[in-house]
Amino acid sequence: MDAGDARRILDEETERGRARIAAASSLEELEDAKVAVLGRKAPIASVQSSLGALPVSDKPEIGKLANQAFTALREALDARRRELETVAEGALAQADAVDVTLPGRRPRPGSRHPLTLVEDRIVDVFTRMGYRVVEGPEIEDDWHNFEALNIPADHPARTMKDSLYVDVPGMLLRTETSAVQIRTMQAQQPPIAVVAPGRVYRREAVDATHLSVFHQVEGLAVDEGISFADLRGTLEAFARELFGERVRVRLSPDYFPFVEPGCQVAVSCFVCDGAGCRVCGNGWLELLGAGMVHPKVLENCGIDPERYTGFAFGLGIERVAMVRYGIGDMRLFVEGDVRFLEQFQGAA
Ligand code: 2NL
Repeated sequence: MDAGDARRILDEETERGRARIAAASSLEELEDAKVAVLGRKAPIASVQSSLGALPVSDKPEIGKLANQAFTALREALDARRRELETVAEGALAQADAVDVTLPGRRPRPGSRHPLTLVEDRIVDVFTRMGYRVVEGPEIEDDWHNFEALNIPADHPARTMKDSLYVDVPGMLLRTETSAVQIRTMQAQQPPIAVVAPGRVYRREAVDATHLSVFHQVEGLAVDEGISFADLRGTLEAFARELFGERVRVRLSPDYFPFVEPGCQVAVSCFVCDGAGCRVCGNGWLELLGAGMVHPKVLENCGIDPERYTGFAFGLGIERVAMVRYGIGDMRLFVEGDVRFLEQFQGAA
């Protein structure tokens, strides 16, 4: 190679290289072009390696031309890379673009569960009468769940048939929320006025009227001079708040080990006003159990039954919700079917 060859190669290869770089349409193609144009096997590189063999008088000129060719091509590469990077960023931005003119996705509003609606309503009536809300553990010990409530060891409620036991001796899933009131009486002397809402557990075969997990509100009032008349008046006030001014309350004798006397509480049907209909059958809705707290129960909790008396009541939230909303199958409360639940949007 003489100086003329070198000038020609540098000229031609600079032009070819520029064309190749300009033709690259992606960053990957540009990387290939860089190897072809400036790599060790590129024709321009052969000029540089032949430089040593040229006459001394030609070396400075050819060396300078070779450097200019390299610089020109490097600049062309950098310029094209910046162009292609801008294009790539633009494409990414386009893929990520949000069309702010599209209509939004409307969120489906949730609603409170019918059992929550009923529980809140019941609790609200009692808190307005001065009752305090108390809560307690769902895993209870034998004493708080049974013994303190005057439920003897041979009572059917104590056997495996009705209760769900956990793998710790003497512990079970609470069968009613009474244990919370027992704990309240142990913790403080009268006057006491509390409601205990919560989840309770029974060993049941699940069907339209039985669940093994359900909900209760129990209430308890203990003070000097509390009478059965106070129980009746309280339950009448409660029934009127829940079902309207016209509702009547009927008490009939019943037995619970933790009260004496005990009674079953029915309210006149809010649909037919007591005449008898599809909701109630005979005009009455049996909603609660109640009674005067058994002296032994007071004594078990460290309250003097000679000085104090009290009344207590318990009701099933599922039962009240079924009556109130005309629900025929308890399983609907736990199945989570949106078609059922969305019917309570805006309900009270
Ligand atoms: C029912 C019956 C009732 C009570 C619950 C109670 C609680 C204490 C002391 C005395 Cl700490 N009694 N609770 C009393 C009578 C009936 O519930 O059929 N509930 C659905």
